[in-house]
Amino acid sequence: TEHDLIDELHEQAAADTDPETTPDVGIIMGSDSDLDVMFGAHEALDTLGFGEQTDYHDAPDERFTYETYVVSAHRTPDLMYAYGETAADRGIEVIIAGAGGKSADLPNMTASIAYPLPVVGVPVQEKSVDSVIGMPTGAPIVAVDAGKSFNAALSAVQMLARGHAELEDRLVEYHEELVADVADTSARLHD
Ligand code: RP5
Repeated sequence: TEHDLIDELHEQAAADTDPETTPDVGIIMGSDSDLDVMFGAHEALDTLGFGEQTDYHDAPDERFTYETYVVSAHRTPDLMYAYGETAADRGIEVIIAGAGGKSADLPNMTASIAYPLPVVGVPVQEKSVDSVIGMPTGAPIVAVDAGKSFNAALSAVQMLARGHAELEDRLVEYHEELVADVADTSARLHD
């Protein structure tokens, strides 16, 4: 139930877990109907060598990992609050939050609850953009354009990389591959 999940989050936050074994990035979304769009974040993190952590207590082999939760600001506000409130103590360093519709409140509310942990917001559709980015002065959120969850994950890793040089290398390597792909395509067009 929602309350079991909330209790679990609080227990994990209270436990003295080795930070190397807890997820580094938390991906949350308002509905399972957001999964297709938010899959771009998984794709980017997989590309950068992150592992998907499905069990908080059982870290995969990868040094950096992410977890995924469906949390609705309107259907399960208590769970949203618990997730945001416990994220830092659970070892999460950055949250990627996606929501759709015109009341896409999960990213902006989570940004306020989890502050000062950074939240990268993903408006799942074009009509969700204003709702995600419209924050009052003093309550920041970083956001990407509609549907760009891949970029949200890259931004999240950029933030993480400030404290982990190894991630900086992976970001540079990814960019070099991107550059090589563009160059290859251009070269092929001129063959
Ligand atoms: C938002 O409402 C969710 O993020 C989702 O994008 C949208 C519709 O949700 P469903 O009705 O498909 O569950 O809060």
